[in-house]
Amino acid sequence: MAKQPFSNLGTVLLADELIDLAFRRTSKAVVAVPSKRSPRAKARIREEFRIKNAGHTIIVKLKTIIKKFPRLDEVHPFYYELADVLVGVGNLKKSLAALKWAVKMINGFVKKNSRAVKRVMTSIGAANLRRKAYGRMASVIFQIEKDLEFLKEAGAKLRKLPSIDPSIRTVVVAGYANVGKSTFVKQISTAKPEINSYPFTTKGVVVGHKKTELDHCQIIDTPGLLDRPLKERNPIELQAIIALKHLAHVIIFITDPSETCGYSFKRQLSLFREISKMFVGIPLVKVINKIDLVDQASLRRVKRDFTNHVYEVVAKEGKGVQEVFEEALGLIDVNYKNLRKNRLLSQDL
Ligand SMILES: Nc1nc2c(ncn2[C@@H]2O[C@H](COP(=O)(O)OP(=O)(O)O)[C@@H](O)[C@H]2O)c(=O)[nH]1
Ligand SMILES: [Mg+2]
Repeated sequence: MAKQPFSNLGTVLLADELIDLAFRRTSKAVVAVPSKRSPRAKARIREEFRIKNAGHTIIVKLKTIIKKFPRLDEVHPFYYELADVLVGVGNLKKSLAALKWAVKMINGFVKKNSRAVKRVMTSIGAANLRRKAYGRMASVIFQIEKDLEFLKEAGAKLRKLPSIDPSIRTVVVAGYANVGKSTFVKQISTAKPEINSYPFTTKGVVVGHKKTELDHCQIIDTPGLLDRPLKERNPIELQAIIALKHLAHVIIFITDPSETCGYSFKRQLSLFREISKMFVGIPLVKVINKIDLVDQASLRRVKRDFTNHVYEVVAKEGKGVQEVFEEALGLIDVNYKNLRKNRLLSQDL
């Protein structure tokens, strides 16, 4: 399965840890100094080594943090939006830029001071210069203290984003709790659906997989997200929900006319209307599930209320499930298929 773009983020050392590591490691390092040289020459060699070693230790650590972050402008909109909800993309950019600045500054100190130390006249002078260089480096690190703290916390949150491949055909399943979404996803999926964490819901999104003639397809169940009125959500939750529009190529909306789910059919319809407004442009497939539990008259009534074309399903028994899925695949934008075909073709070249 494709990894999410933030799964490789490394550990971020805080300012104190970074300074401690650089200076402590350097003070422990054994410097090869030719025995025949004068004390002053030995001091120059030793202090030059220390300046370079401490500086490079810091630079390597900072560069690793920067490198493990994906280029934010290349991150898929789904993940970009989630990262924005979770930590703020602007903050990320600002802190990464601060780290780059620190790398540049420390690089400058290393170059300047390791040159200068070659010209000092005394052993004490060499040691003093090295101390001064350490001070400058530490000061730079303290200036990015807040950025390191932020990146550490942000990394912990971003690493937990779900691993969903946004590049393959994606069917999102919506509807109130207990209408039969999980049952439906299980019926469709070839393998056991995977559970992924998702910001702002403790339930996790469920990703089912299905091989089709064209390519692989994923079916996503989003408990806690698309299962209650949007007006009950705070702005942050809403953004976490809206991010799904970058993922969904089609939405299957499941209803339960038996109302054994605990919600009236009227409320279910009202959620349907909200979702079709929020995900405007994304095709919707309407499903009436649990028809084994309702009589013909009630079924006729709910079909009339739901208007247009609806699918009648008994998800528990797998009845009508395949038809719904085929309809969903058929509705996925023709553009998407073309895009995919072109990509496959260009891979062949
Ligand atoms: N009678 C009947 N029960 C169903 C059907 N589909 C699902 N259920 C039951 O409805 C309950 C909720 O189903 P679930 O898939 O967990 O709903 P979700 O909360 O939307 O994921 C479970 O007890 C299912 O067995 C169906 O077609 N007929
Ligand atoms: Mg469920």
